[in-house]
Amino acid sequence: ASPSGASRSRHQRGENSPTAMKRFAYLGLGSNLGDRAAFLQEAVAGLPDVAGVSAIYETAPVGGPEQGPYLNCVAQLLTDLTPRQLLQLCQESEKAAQRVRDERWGPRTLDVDLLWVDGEEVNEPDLVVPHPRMHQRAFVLIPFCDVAPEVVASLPGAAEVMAADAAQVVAIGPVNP
Ligand code: X6L
Ligand code: MG
Ligand code: MG
Repeated sequence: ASPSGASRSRHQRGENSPTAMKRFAYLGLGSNLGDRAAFLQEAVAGLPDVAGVSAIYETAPVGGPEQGPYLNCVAQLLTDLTPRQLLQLCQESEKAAQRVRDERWGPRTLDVDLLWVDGEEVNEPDLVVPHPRMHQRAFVLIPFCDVAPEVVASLPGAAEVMAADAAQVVAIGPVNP
């Protein structure tokens, strides 16, 4: 045991086991510029620890300027990366797709958002997990249901949002045909 309040060792925390810290994390991906499906496919192929991926959905644009329809999907990772490391992964993935940031909520080659990490809550200025608005967006929730229906069912109001906007979120095929 740990006498008199001594810290537990890395071994006692389970950090020497390659699997002990792994949990599921979910990323939401979107594209509405260029070869949209190729941006999603290449992004998913470049992610580590992928355990599952939703279908690709064509979705009506929500918010921002007038813009073309999106393709959206959700990737499931089984990972020991921290939320902060996962955010960096999202940003690197967008950079690899030559994302240019100009107009807020404008069209983009690739958007990758950290949606959820099992057992984790983060509230920092640049990183909030679970994603604070995902439960309002059918273009996130419907693909999310493909890979984690139990997580979606736990989000207040998600079923109503999905039912209201189902016609604007249409499955078009798998990420990897
Ligand atoms: C009022 C005000 C109502 C703002 C909605 C919703 C703003 C979503 C931004 C909003 C509002 C967003 C995607 C998208 C965007 C995407 C589809 C955003 C950020 N990203 N539409 N719009 N898929 N279908 O990935 O999510 S811009
Ligand atoms: Mg987004
Ligand atoms: Mg984003």
